[in-house]
Amino acid sequence: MPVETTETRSTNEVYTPFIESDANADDAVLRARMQEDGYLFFRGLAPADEVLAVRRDVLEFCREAGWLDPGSDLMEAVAAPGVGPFSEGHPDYMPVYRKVLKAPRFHDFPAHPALMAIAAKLLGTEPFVQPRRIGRITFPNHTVATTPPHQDHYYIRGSVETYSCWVPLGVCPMSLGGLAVWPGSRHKGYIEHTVHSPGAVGGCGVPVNEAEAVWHTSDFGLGDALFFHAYTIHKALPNLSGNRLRISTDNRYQRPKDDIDPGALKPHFNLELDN
Ligand SMILES: O=C(O)CCC(=O)C(=O)O
Repeated sequence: MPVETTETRSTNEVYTPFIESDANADDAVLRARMQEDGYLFFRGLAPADEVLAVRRDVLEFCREAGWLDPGSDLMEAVAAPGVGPFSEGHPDYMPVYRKVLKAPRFHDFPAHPALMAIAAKLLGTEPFVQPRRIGRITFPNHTVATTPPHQDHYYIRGSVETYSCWVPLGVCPMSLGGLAVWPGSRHKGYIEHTVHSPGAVGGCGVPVNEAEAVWHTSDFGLGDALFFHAYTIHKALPNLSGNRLRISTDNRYQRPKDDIDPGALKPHFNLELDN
């Protein structure tokens, strides 16, 4: 298990706001933009009340684990002073994460009709949402565990025409550590993941020349959703909120008959969810 420290990453990169897409646009328009930029960003795609219901479920598990400041409102996700930071793989993190993956509303969220409709437009058929649901609970100032630049194909394999969708479960200003994408980077093709990092997605990333890279990101509002292609280079921003947990979910959509890695059919981390 990686040793967890709280070193600070460079935050000197320049960020350009996402190009926003219209969920009601024609399939051809959305596909063309995805082909060109490798991502689509939608404001308010998922209903706010449903996002908040999932957020509440996740935060209740965090509260039970003693991760939240008992003097603050649950939905503010204020971290308890002196607790953590924990991240994926840590023995204190995984029992909480297991409860998240078992929560019905969390599990159902990626199959929401609003998200499925975008995936259907991109794929040209009824989408299959991969059973491996993923959630992230990111502690403040734990910058060593910030997700490094990577392409999802390294982790998900299967069909290259698989689309990821990242949704913060709550408002996520840049200071809380949203996701950033490098537009057009899908055209680089697949890049070997040779950079080792304890970042939240599993420890490997791609080398990035920051002088060449262009990053698009924005403050995420409630229900905002970011779809991107399996070759799109993306990364998280560090959670520099000071004291808030960042809660998010990311899920993958593909055609039912396309290749799938067997791992995508199992729970994340192969967690045992039966009992
Ligand atoms: O939320 C994160 O930090 C990582 C998410 C991610 O890399 C993804 O959705 O592919």
